[in-house]
Amino acid sequence: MQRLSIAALTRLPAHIEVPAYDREACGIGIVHLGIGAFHRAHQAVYTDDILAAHGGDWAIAGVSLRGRTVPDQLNPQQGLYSVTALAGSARHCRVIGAVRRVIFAPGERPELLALMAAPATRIVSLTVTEKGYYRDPASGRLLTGDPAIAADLAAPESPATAIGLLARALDLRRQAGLAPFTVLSCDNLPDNGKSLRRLLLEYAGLISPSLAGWIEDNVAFPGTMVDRIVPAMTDEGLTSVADDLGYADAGAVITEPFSQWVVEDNFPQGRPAWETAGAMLVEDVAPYELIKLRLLNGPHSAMAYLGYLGGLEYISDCMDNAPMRAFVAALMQEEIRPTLSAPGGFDLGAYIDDLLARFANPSLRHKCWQIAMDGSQKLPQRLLGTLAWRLQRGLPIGRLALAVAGWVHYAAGIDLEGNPIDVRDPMADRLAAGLAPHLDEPQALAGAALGIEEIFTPELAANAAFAGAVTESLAALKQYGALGAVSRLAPPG
Ligand code: CS2
Repeated sequence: MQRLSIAALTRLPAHIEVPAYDREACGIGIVHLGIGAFHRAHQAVYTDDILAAHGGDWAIAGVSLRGRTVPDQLNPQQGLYSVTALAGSARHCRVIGAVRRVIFAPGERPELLALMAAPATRIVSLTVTEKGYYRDPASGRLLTGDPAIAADLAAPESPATAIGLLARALDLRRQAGLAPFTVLSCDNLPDNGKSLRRLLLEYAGLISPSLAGWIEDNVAFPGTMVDRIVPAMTDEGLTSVADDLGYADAGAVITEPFSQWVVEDNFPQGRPAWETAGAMLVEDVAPYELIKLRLLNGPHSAMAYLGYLGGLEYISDCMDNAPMRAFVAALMQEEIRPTLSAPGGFDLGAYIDDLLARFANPSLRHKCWQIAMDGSQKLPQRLLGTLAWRLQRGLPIGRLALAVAGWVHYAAGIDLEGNPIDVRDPMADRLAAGLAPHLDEPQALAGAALGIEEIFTPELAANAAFAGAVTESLAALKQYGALGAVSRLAPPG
């Protein structure tokens, strides 16, 4: 089967939407670090809408920081790929033209830095996942001892990490007397703009205090809340898209119809008019981000660990399991919602109902195992902030503690039947070594887990009510199984 390409655009079936604008007329204005499925189904779609509606020099050069997979998927297709939104039997497919090319950073570093330093580049955005920031999850500080950051610090002119690339490219602009680009984090980090600013300043301070000062004074780091569920692509998904297009699309993504983007409006060098494509440009993104991290990603992680341990493969399976659904709904309504204050016009009750419906989407096939990845980087902003809020007020934390216990057991690398788990986490080895020896003693296991200072703040680690609740939850997991423990905390339906 032929690959999707510019030549194919006029031959696609009529129900497929195609970029109906002059791609060549739109110059590159955005360099995007980490061009995975999420960026392709989210920010690139908003930008494609803008290019179609208004044109402008806002095309995207995507960057793959480590692997050749995405360059090999997209470059032979001139950057074109399709986004298919699925809900039940409804299917909508659209080809996106916003991405012009994909750069393989390890093999094309000088070209990449030149592009980032080019006057036309006004935004450098990122979706590098939590671990791509080399941030200590508990303290928010840069992991200067991590080998990847240490290597960039030792040779800052040839960086490999996102932080190193940003610092080097900004330095090149400074030396050339150019204005900086705006740095736009689109990851699920707490306060993502501010977090990235802090990390970059820490890094720059170690290589050049004057660069750090220049960044501090000149570079904008708007915060964002990004939301669209985009499961990892499967062979089955690729086949279904090829059937639909009549062409093979190696870069295809499958997602849900829902998409939300809230962006802090702070772009001194200009930006695409994303608000005309449905994004919300606001003064303060923090409340939206907190709501999303706590109400969507928190329950996502809870389902990932408890669902996996309970033998449920997909998030939609969790929603089909009555006790699990009731548990998750109560977790959201009773334990998470009271910790949030919604901006004017934002209806938290409706938001929760919509989330439950999105989780239930049977076409998405979003694996618990996929969401379970990198838990050490995700737990604080998803669950621990909520827990700390409730503990300070002496409020019940039973369901949150069970979710944390699910993570502890999962992170030990052995499931409730004694089978090994394929744990993907930058701390996987340490977690297994520290936790697995205590799997038969809930109290020691809870103690070993809460003692991991990269994840648990000293206050949380020292909280007896928290330690007690996690211990009890670990015992319940062993005694009743994951779904049994969940049922005990699910309100009767
Ligand atoms: C998920 C997120 O994989 C995960 O950890 O919780 O990727 C989630 O699907 C997105 O944040 C939804 O916007």
